[in-house]
Amino acid sequence: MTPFRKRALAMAAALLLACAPMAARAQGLAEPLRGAWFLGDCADPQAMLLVTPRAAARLQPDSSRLFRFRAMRMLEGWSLGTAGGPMAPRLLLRGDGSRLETAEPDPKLRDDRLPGDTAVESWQRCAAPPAALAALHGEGAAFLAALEHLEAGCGGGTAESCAAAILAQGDVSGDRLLSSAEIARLLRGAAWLAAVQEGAGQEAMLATLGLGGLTGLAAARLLVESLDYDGDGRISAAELAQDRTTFATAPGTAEGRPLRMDGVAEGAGMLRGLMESLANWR
Ligand SMILES: [Ca+2]
Repeated sequence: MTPFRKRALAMAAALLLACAPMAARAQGLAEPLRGAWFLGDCADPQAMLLVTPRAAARLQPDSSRLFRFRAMRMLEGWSLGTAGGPMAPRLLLRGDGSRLETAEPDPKLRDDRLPGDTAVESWQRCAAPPAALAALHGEGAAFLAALEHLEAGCGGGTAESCAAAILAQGDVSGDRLLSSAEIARLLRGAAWLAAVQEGAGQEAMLATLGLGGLTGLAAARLLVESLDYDGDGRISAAELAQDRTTFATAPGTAEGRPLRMDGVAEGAGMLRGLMESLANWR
């Protein structure tokens, strides 16, 4: 298997993992905690933290870390997010919109003893973060937020509502159609997410996104060709939903009202279809 294929498969796995049914649909982190935060000098920050309603991505020159929260609750003035996975890593957050404090407790520390003596980090907003950081992580940040909308759109509905959610998140130009450039952007976002999930540092991420950008665009063009039934060069929500029977993993969704879980599986299946096209390309 070529390195690219491996990466593409990892990407698909990350996306599927990300779309797995949530154990508990959390309320999400409060508005003032969300957005981009920086550690240290704004001109040359030591780390950046991207916070969405249900995720946090920590990005450093030498490594990265992704929390996708499955459960969230308040604890002594902190928001406590617990991520999925065997280690179920936790992150404590509190702030007022202009400052953010976070603490990552030791896995052995029980919830009822939090925060204990866990080290607290202090983050700030930066009006003008370094352009290189924005260039490297901008699309990824957008994809991280888009994914939550996809989960919401695909979680309770039909293939059509899921397709509409994909379209709403992918359509940059506002013509309610997905062009190959717009699909390539989604694929680059997925590549970014997979890299963060693997803990990639800045250099590894640059390499991944560089390759993903080139091959992703070629894959996106093929994808448009394969789904563009009316031949207008773009994909509509109807064209996207057209293939749900090919990609769907949940049986029995053609009739009646699918269960919420089925909707999630179907949504993941549709996205997996996008990813599989990429993985099978060349
Ligand atoms: Ca468009």
